Amino acid sequence: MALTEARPLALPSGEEDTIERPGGVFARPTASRGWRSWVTTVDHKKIGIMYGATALAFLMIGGLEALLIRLQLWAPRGTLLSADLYNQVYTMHGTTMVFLVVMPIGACFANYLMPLQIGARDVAFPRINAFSYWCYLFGGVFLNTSWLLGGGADGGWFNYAPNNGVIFSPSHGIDFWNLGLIITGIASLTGAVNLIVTVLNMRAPGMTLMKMPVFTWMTLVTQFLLLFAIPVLTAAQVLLMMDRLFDANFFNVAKGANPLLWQHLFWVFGHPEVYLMILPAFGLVSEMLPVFSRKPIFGYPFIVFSGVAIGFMGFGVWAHHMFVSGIGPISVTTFSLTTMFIAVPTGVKILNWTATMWGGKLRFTSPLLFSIGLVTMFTIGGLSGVTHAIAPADSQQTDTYYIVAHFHYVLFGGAFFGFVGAFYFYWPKAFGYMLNETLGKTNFWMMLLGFNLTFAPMHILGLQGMSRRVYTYDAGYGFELWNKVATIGAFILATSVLLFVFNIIYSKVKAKSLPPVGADPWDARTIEWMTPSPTPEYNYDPIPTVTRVDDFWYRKYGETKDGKLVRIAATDDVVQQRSDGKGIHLPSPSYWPIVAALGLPLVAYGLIFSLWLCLIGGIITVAGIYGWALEPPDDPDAAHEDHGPGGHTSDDGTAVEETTEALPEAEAEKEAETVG
Ligand code: HEM
Ligand SMILES: [Cu+2]
Repeated sequence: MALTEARPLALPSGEEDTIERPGGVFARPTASRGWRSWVTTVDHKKIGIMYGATALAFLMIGGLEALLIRLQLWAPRGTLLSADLYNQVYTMHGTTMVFLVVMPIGACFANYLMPLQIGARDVAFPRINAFSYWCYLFGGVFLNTSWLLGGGADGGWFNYAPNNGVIFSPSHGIDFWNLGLIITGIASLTGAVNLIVTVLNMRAPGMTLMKMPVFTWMTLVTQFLLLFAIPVLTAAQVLLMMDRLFDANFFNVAKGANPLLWQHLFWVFGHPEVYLMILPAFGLVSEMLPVFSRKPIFGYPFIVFSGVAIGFMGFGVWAHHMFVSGIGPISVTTFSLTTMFIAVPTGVKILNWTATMWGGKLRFTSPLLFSIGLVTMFTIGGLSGVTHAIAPADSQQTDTYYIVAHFHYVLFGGAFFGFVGAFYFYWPKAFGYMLNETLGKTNFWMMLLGFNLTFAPMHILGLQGMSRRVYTYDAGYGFELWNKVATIGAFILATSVLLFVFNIIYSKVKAKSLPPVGADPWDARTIEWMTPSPTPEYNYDPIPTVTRVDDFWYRKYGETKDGKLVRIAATDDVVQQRSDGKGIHLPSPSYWPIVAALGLPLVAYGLIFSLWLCLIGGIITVAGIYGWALEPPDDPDAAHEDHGPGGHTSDDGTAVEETTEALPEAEAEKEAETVG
């Protein structure tokens, strides 16, 4: 299928972006343009890919730390890590996995997919979007440079006061944790505003809120969670920074401070945090299950509003992390009840997913297997979660390996399984080739086995009384066997993650000898599958007009009176052909977002080592913001079509309207009515 030549938009190198392949000349996938196009990009797709690649890199670091923990606990009285180093390793493991891996993978899919799902050309503020990504990268690198500059944070990923103060933690590890997460917090907050404005303002004609794909809904809920949760953490971190670097006493018990303040602030952020990690994966599974069951999602409104309910209720359960912190029986009872309630909307989702598969024509592809992995493993994690809601039981379980098992079942078994499935599902859309399915299925079964061997025994260890965060244990408590099993499991799990990376490399090499996949390799349901693969820079030409949920599906299939599915159009007649994108307005690449972000880690190093650095960092960031403010949003030198204030001009200067698809007959009439 020969496609017309791509439109070389703003290529700093001016290089031709086409490539020879069996079957014709094809547009060079956006992903492979020169390094400057990555450093200056404001394209939501590229930024999504950068989030994903960076998160996978941090996963390697967090995974290595996890293996060190498991090696240390292989046998009683392990000597691989000292007590202090062990504290640093699990703190950095937890922090890395939560803030630098799982959250950013959510951002990867939100950035790449959501604008496509709503039929937009990009997000509302493309340069802010780039700035968010660079803040995430620089914040994460800054945090990890602590390993080279005195050692990592050692107070656990929730870093309780007063242990997080200079009296008990004199090294700078916690300052790196604190300031690094303030910088990544800026990434989350600016990202949240950007994506909320995009979902609410940039949907394709006809796409009302209740016609949005479920993933876009979960993205919207997640961004609101970020918007309200991150500032609470940042406020606590600023107080801690004042205590550690400027001798304030916000958490200094000797000066009358209440150490529970930190716990309340951390968990008012921390519990919504676990939902903003899982909801994107829930959304992705709600996209994959209908495609591979060949059935619409069961109970669309319920699955949408159960997500919204989880978002709201997630702010009302935080003190279940403090049942043994002395908050008193009234609070314990209240938060015990609210925690039980939140199991209801979660249960609704599990029911809807199961009902979607029920009676469906299941195709056991890798995306479906990983989706089933999420549904089953998350259910196990959810059930142990309910046992924590019962305060008396929790007083036995808290701070033991039973808890460690619980959150790995919901975070790894839940979020991670969903994300890996979604990588397999959306890889052809982003890169124009499929990941190998045989390796994909092996990947799934190996990950499922390794995962359960690692974390299932931890339930037993916890109920036997093994505490978390202990760098070693004595023989004779019955902990030996299950720790060995867990460590073997961890290495199988790590191998399965490496197999995923291997599959990426192997499939990319293989793809050279294969024609690129078409727009709709999975016979999918939502409009993002109407765009060519890999997705062109302009996304759509024209912007589709949406008439219902699963709009793309119902352009291909209809239903007879007795509900039988019939094909009404060939996929090739429905999907969009790659165009030259002429006349389409796109935001221009820019260096200023990276410059503005670059000053922030310098300011942070300055706060720890020398205030001069703060000055330099501050100047760079302010210069970046000025350059950005003075830069025209669409730079004529970037060889854009010059579009006047009223709209867009094509090469010959005549104004062109934004190309949207005409509404089908019936809809046009209805639209006319409503507009009328
Ligand atoms: C790759 C496989 C993984 C293994 C083998 C693993 C293993 C462990 C172990 C053994 C601990 C307990 C350390 C202790 O309390 O002494 C731990 C803690 C933790 N893990 Fe993982 N983990 C893995 C992946 C993940 C993932 C994907 C997440 C996702 C968010 C995660 C988040 C955490 C957190 C938050 C902690 C608590 C750290 C703390 O106590 O401060 N882990 N992990
Ligand atoms: Cu919680």
